Amino acid sequence: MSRQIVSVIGGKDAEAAGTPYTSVNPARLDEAVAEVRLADAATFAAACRSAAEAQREWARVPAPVRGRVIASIGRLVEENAATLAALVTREIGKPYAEALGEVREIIDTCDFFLGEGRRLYGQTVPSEMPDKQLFTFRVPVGVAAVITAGNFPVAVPSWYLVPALLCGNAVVWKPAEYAAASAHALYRLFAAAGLPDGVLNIVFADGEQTYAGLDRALAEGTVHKVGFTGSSEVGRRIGELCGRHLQSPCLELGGKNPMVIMPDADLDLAVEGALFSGFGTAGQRCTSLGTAIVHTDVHDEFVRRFAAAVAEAKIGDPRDKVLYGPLLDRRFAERFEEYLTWIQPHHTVVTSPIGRITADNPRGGFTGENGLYYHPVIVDGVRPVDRLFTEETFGPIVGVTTFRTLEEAIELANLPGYGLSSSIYTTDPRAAFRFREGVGAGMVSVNNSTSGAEAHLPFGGNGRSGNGSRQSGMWVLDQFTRWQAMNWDYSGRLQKAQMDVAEI
Ligand code: UN1
Repeated sequence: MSRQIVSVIGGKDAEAAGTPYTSVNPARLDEAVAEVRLADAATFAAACRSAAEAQREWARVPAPVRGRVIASIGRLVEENAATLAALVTREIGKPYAEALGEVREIIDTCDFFLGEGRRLYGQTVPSEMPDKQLFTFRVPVGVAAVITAGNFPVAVPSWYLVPALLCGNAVVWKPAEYAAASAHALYRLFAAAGLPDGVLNIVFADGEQTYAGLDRALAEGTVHKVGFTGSSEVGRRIGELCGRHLQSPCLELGGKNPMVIMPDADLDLAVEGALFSGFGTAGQRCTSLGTAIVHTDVHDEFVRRFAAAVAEAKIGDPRDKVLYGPLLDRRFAERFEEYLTWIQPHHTVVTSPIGRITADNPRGGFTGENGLYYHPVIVDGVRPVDRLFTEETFGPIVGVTTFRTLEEAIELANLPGYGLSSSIYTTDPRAAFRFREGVGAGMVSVNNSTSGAEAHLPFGGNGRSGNGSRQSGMWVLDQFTRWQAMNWDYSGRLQKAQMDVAEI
């Protein structure tokens, strides 16, 4: 049965007008999950105006009380974890165990931020003058416009929503259309936790209408922070738009995440890590493994074991225990087919067959069941000049290349210009630390996969992966609050900074 979904602005369902859009189950393309009405730019801008109004009251609610609302959100999400995860599995094809992990990430985020309601510390700062005290306060930014991708339809949005709300902001959230039902279900849990109407709004809209609506809201001064998770290409557009309005967004973009495998690495562990980060979530994480950079001494053995592990892995119905299910949506499947054309004659495709899994091109006994299923691909012999080496593919394909020295491995790891996640497998701590120092990524794993960040560590990237902003943990507070400085003079006379201490 499919749901009818509309935007919710100021606590009320928006008019059922708007462009119809159907979110479908990518594992069974004939099954509609939700019938959505997509709003236009004017509606997006109206939502921002309404949020700006609601924000004033919300900011006056004491932060510890806001923290209690965050605690209720965490509780409600926990109580509804199985249902929410099942919906995520049905709508985007994420294996159920992973979907449940994604829901867990929301709970972890709430756990962290409910306590922040009782901290949200400012500072007392000494003055250069007597009888004067300086202070700093964190103040909410105002309204955050949050635009999120559908590969993590509930966890990644919560990384923005939870801290933004805790800090006293209102939010207008524009989720990915193809994950509309999951987003709407999460919205309802947030709303049920006691958020006043209008503090959190959800607007379903396509990319162009969102962009135009955002432009208008930024001009009207009703959006004060943009959070965007998605492709580097769209991130650049959003960054330009925000820059025109003198704003600096929080951008969490793509990755071409390297995994360096040193000659002393535990190869079985490295293969397990490569399998999970290369093919888990069908390679559709921003932290997914892009290229395995393998020392020449262990290259053949690594590739042999990696190919064997991939051949054994189960791909199929995401409700079962599988490595991965279908791709997220038709759009992603089409793009993935294009990425397959990047395979060059000088490459060795280690796995076979490739392409969509169908009755004519099955994987063992699995025929794809009318879903967007694709064979996993390992491509050996990838060189820095290849598109496969430099561009994010967002699908189940991993490139392999070789190196001789650690310096060379670090150079290869940095070459694509992304800088989100990275990993090294080694038993030598010197190599691990040298890699950390040299790699340009915001996140470094040692003897672990490129995926699987925890909810209280800074998450974010550099270069083509983002503008250096960080999410998660206390670091994200700098995205959703601004520092206000205060000075209080109790001397009873006009003391002049710089001038009254000039006699030294
Ligand atoms: C993303 O794909 O946008 O570290 C985020 C990870 C997950 C989050 C991925 N916790 O892989």
